Amino acid sequence: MDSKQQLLAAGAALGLAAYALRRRPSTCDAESPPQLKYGTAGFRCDASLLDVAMERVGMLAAYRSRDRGGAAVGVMVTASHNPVEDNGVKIVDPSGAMLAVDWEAKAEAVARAPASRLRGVLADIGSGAGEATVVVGCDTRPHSKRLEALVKRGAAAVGAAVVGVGVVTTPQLHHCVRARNGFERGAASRARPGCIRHRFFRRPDARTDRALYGYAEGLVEAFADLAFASPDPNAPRCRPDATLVVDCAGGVGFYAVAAAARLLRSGVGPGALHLVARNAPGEAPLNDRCGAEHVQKQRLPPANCGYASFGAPSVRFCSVDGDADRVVYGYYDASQAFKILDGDKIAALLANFVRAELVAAKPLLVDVPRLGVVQTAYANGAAHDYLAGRGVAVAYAKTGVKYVHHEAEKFDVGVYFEANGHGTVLFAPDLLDQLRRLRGSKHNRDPPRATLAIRRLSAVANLANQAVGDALADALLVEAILCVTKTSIEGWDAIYADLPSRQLKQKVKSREALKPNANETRLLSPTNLQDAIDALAAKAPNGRAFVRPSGTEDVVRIYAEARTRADADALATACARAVYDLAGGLGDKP
Ligand code: NG1
Ligand code: ZN
Repeated sequence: MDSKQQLLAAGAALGLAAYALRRRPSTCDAESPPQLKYGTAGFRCDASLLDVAMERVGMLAAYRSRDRGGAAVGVMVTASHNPVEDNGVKIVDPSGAMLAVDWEAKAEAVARAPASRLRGVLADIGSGAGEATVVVGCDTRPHSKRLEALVKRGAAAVGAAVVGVGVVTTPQLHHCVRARNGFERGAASRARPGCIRHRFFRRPDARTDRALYGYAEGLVEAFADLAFASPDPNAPRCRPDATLVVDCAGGVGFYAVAAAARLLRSGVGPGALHLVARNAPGEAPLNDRCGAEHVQKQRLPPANCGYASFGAPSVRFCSVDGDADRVVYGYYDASQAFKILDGDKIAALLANFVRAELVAAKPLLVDVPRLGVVQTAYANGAAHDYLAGRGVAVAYAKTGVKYVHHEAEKFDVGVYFEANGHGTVLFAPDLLDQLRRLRGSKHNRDPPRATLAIRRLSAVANLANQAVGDALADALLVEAILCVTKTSIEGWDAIYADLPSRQLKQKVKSREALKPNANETRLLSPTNLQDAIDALAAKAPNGRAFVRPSGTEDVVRIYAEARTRADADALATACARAVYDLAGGLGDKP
């Protein structure tokens, strides 16, 4: 260790000593902190249990930053779609990806350690020497600001430089981390030897003159690039159906949508896309009868988005969730029936577009890139059949973005979406380089359609978040594709008909008692519960059902689909009863 490192390490040790002496609220005794689990999306539970975990996450993020050569690591305080009394925290790696899975156990160890043993637990993780930067943001929950301050305190206590980005969506936080670490928009997160981005260099704030490292500007520029990449340059600028109503779930997404709406108005013109934000914080209670979780799980329209409020059929709206990393679409048809286009249908729209453009770009590409769609067990059976029927490769992953993202990286272009609307389109580094080179070197002899396809594909790569699902980016992607392909929402909806499905949740004494298999489609125990689910699904026409413990809420999730709405509802209720009877159900029996 050189003298600067020794100084940093000594500072961190002092900070830790001060931390051990500090008094805390009695709900969170630092000597016996709650034994939290780093679940599908970090630590998430009732907000009153999180004080110690927040400080410890700040510390761990600093250690992770040191482990990555001082590159900035992110911490987002949010509980996404959970009810407002919950909160949570997730750690973001320097590339903008979720915390590496092998660090989750370290996060648990640090969060669970008695204060008197913390120094030893941290010493097992790293020396505490070296520079570290932690980028911290939070959502709009009433306790988020206080918890965010605890994260900052923890990071500072072990000597990290703390960068607060304030109230942000989850994808904005991921974007800030990437930008600080020198990633360009549209740059792939996958490590590649010799690539400067992956030498973990730190770059000064070249773009801080634009809020949040140019997040909104970059998205709107990429939207315009894609939407106007048409042989008919006038058409998209005066779309007859330019309005998109965005249900912001009463959460932080509102601010991101408002910023994009302003830029679209001033920079692109209202004829291409006119965003109308509804359910701002204060206008609707967070995630309560509004937002993506409500729309997709309850299959009901959001508050303040009834047919009468639009006054006409076919007005598109989309719902984002509490931290705006996912989105589902909806509209009312001519008979005023409410229709949902979920993550599966978004994936199908994107995959169709990308596939057509890859075919068109073929004369200029070295190889034909491999396109694949990644789904989870929650994907509707009809979505799988539609994609497979069109020859699109479909892969499966366990529920949770970190798993689907990883699976999507195996393709040259990987479209991943969970049915709940969490997803994006990933481009392999080689393909991105090729697209960039081809775009920068136009030759007169190049076929015009292939040139157009190259422009469109690189615009998709710029617009689609390369680190994580991003409701705003995805909505702009959908809008640009509907615009260039001149597709109405009914036309998009009609590409296939969903099998009726139903999702329920059931509280139980201990959801840890339910042990799922690797892809979480079956229970390894209790075996009698899995047998009961199998028997119920076998009885329903086209029946499919599974149950698994949620990684974000204290519930067991139940999924059922079948040929008719009545069959799907009955199968889901019967499975929920089986969970209640065989896994220690709490509350009223379903
Ligand atoms: P859990 O609570 O583990 O089912 C939920 C979603 C995931 C993912 C995570 C992260 C469903 C069924 N599950 O996970 O898809 O989005 O939250 O927020 O929607
Ligand atoms: Zn979310």
